[in-house]
Amino acid sequence: MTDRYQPKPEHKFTFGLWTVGSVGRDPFGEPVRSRLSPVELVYLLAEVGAYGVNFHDNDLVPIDATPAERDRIVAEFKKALRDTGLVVPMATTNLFSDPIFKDGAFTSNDPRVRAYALQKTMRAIDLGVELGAKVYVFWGGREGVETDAVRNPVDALKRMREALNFLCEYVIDQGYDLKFALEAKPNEPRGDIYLATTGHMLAFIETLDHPEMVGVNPEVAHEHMAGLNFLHAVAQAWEAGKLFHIDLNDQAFCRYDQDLRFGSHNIKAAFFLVKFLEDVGYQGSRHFDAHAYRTEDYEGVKEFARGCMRTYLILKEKGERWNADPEIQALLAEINADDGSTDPFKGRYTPEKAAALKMATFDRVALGQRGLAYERLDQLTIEILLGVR
Ligand code: GCO
Ligand code: MN
Ligand code: MN
Repeated sequence: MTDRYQPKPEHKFTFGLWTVGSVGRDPFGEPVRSRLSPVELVYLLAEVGAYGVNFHDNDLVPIDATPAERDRIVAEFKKALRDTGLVVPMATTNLFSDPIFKDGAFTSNDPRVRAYALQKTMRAIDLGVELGAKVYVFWGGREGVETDAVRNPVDALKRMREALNFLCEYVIDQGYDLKFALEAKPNEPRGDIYLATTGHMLAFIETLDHPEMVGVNPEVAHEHMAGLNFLHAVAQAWEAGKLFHIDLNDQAFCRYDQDLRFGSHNIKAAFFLVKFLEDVGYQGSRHFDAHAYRTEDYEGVKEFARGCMRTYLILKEKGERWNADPEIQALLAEINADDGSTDPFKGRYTPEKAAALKMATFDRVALGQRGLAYERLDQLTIEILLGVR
């Protein structure tokens, strides 16, 4: 029997080494799983049916590795990729774990820390490109504060801009085929992180020297931590031509950073997200940036990874069902009906249109009294999700 929800390369499901490789440490407890090597994690991801694997520089090469160690590790990793067929669509830099980054990397007050962060990122870009990455993610986990006494936030923005401009030029100079994707998060690990949401990032990108090279990597959990509608952030990024990557997971609103299995918490939000990505024809990776529960062993980690992909594919099928549902389509047609009476006022402004519109009459009371049947539409959505339609 063929499984309709079997992941295939065309679905572009990817995981970070740090996701399935999480040993389950949290602020209150020690690791619960033994560490697997990057090569072992590649085989684990291949076993569950992933298409690709992404990494931070130090997920693969330890921060204090010698050049010879680096070359050996990279060679072993490349062999595992060849053996399994997995690809590396995205790479990133760890600018948050080492104590040197305790007060930020690109936004640190110490110019030596800022210079080291640039050096580390250039080397990590070289590593990512060597392994095939086409997207490079910037998540500034430590780029923030516990107290605004330490830095003017305007200086933080200027430093961030300077760093990204420098690195864009570096990529151009090397002739790399690489785009940047900025990932916002409102807090954790810092009390407040600069450029807190995808919307902040989209505005900031337009101030860079090479805005065409830079897009966003929105993450479900990060917008939910801020109490925001993730789909709306994704839609704005898409409409701006900036949806270069996406981090899928799940998260209860306004809680600590949970990184739950995709679709495990807010199933309706996950449904409209998947439907959106599929309907618009998003071509990038579907990257799961999540962790298995701390209760799990590696069988549970595989279950977690399979679950992320399976739920995505189930929701994709539900979206197709929603699009094909005659009652839903009839309701949508009614909602969007247009009797043509406002045609003379549509489109770009002209003085004539404005004058005509100012003179037009509307039956305000009748328009206000009209029932919109959104209750029915939403109930039909729920019935599709609950499997009775
Ligand atoms: C987090 C972030 C990270 C980034 C990763 C890639 O909340 O810790 O989501 O997992 O996505 O560092 O840049
Ligand atoms: Mn996250
Ligand atoms: Mn992320």
